Amino acid sequence: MNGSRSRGGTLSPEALARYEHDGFFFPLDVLDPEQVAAMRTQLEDFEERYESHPAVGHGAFRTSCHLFLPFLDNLIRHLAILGPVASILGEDLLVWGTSFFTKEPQSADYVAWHQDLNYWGLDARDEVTAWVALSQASVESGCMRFVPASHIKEAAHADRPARGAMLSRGQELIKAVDDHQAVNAPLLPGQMSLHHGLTFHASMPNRSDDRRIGFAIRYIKPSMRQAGGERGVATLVQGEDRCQNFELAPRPQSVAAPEDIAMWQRAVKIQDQINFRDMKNPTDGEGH
Ligand SMILES: O=C(O)CCC(=O)C(=O)O
Repeated sequence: MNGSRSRGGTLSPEALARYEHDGFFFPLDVLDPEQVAAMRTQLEDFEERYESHPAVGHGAFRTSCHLFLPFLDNLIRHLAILGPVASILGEDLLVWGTSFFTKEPQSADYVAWHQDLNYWGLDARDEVTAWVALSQASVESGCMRFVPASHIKEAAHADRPARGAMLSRGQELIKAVDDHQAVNAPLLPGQMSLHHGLTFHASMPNRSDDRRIGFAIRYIKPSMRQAGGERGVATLVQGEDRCQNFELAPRPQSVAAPEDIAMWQRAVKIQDQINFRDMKNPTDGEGH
């Protein structure tokens, strides 16, 4: 952490140079222990209360639930996240989507090596993911892993759905990644990593006795467009949207309010259409 941020919460020049060279940077502090414990409690209360809700129950909430959960709407606007992200993308910031990657204790769930931007139908590369740990992300619990300097160009992927594969299509880089190149990115609860949308990344199963909960926030420049003519839904979290390439979502007012759920359903439907656009047998995955 030392020296990674300069005053005002932006990334220091050294940290920015590291990010630009490697395609990722960690760790950065976002929430203190009390704040992250409070956030986890709110999340787990919601999970329990809404488990069998017809729209958001059974894990369906995991994609872009910042659109109907005010405590997550607050998190995507947290200055300790926006400062570093703005150092990379500039002052005007949209959130294109969010995803929970939750691995239950001792679960075999894993994320295969992949690049994000391959699947999201965006017309440029001005995207950064802030991956916020809401529990301990250690090597044992299956923290994120990155391949340095892999964000330079797009690589070919295949759909290989498998038991435990967490990505919606089971997408995976075709060319095997040399494990020796991988850098583990352990995070304490309340810390985040940043990664570029083309950085190769993956994660292993959770061999710990706690849940591994990661909340991935996808920030883009407003100049990005949804290729293929769709006008997706995004959230303006800082600065101005001079491009109007996306329908801007309002801030959610209360947990799972019907009008916010309607907006969320529209956003997720468009993202699913994009994610699964050229897939032969789409499943109802989570759109990661
Ligand atoms: O949480 C993980 O293990 C993977 C997350 C991921 O693939 C992403 O944030 O793009």
